[in-house]
Amino acid sequence: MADTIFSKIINREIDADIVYEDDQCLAFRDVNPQAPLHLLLIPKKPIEKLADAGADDQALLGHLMLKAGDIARAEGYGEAFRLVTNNGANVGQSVFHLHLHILAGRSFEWPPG
Ligand code: DGP
Repeated sequence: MADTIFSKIINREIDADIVYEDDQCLAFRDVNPQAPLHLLLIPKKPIEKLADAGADDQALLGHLMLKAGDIARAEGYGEAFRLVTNNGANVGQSVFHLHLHILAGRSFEWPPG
């Protein structure tokens, strides 16, 4: 997988406002926030998108989901937040390193646009 801006954030080659890190994942504030809380939660393992994750990644994906809840709670939005992952350019993916958007702090429409 080619290097992305997110691998540069993991490697501290570019700055980001990091709110959580462990050995498997990193969460930081989106540079272009779409809600009062807009974080990106990424695995340190370079996986381009969700569809590229395999059976070996089952525990990692579970870890990301549980951490998303923990991080939303720590940010004060544990009861109402939205998780989004854009899988592919046609649905809006622009950075090809798997990431969960954690969004909260306003109302959201359904279905999403
Ligand atoms: P997506 O379109 O789903 O691939 O989301 C990519 C997100 O990444 C988008 O909301 C903007 C954010 N982003 C892009 N470049 C940077 C960066 O250099 N720093 C941070 N913090 N966020 C970035």
